[in-house]
Amino acid sequence: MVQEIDVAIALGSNLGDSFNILKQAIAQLTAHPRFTLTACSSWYRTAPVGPPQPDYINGCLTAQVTNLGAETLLAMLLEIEQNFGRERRERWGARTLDLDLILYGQDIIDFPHLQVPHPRMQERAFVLVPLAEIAPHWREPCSQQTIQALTAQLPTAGIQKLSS
Ligand code: PH2
Ligand code: MG
Ligand code: MG
Repeated sequence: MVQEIDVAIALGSNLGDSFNILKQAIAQLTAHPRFTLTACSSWYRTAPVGPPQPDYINGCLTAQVTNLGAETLLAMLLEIEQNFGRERRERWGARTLDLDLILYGQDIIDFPHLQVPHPRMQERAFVLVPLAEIAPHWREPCSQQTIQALTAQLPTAGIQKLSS
């Protein structure tokens, strides 16, 4: 049986040649035969949340995955992060590439190493603002609120849309 699932992934970078890294990361994802890109948001320059560090470039994409479970997809994302020299030092510290699985269809997943929907997405304008551009009507499965509605509840100071 073929299983096709819509997924949302948040991308971020604040170290190195961020635009280049982010574009190459998307190319590596789409090179996978079971990963079909459906939409990419604009890029945003965003004020850092967490310890003092440079501004981030953030964006979101949606894709349709075929026979690709959430854990396999997570492993792909971590592998691509590694390809760009991602080092895990302090929590929420600067990084060359962060790829976060935000939504996996309407599934709710709660493992120690993988929580979907992303547990902090509702507080993070740097995730919701780009996602609202490409998936405003998707319902976050825990709250059953649309991405558009969740975004409207957040302050969006410090989120600057860049011309693409
Ligand atoms: N990611 C973090 C911590 N803080 N701040 C911004 N603006 N953008 C991010 O992607 C980000 C962050 C941890 O993943
Ligand atoms: Mg993150
Ligand atoms: Mg991450």
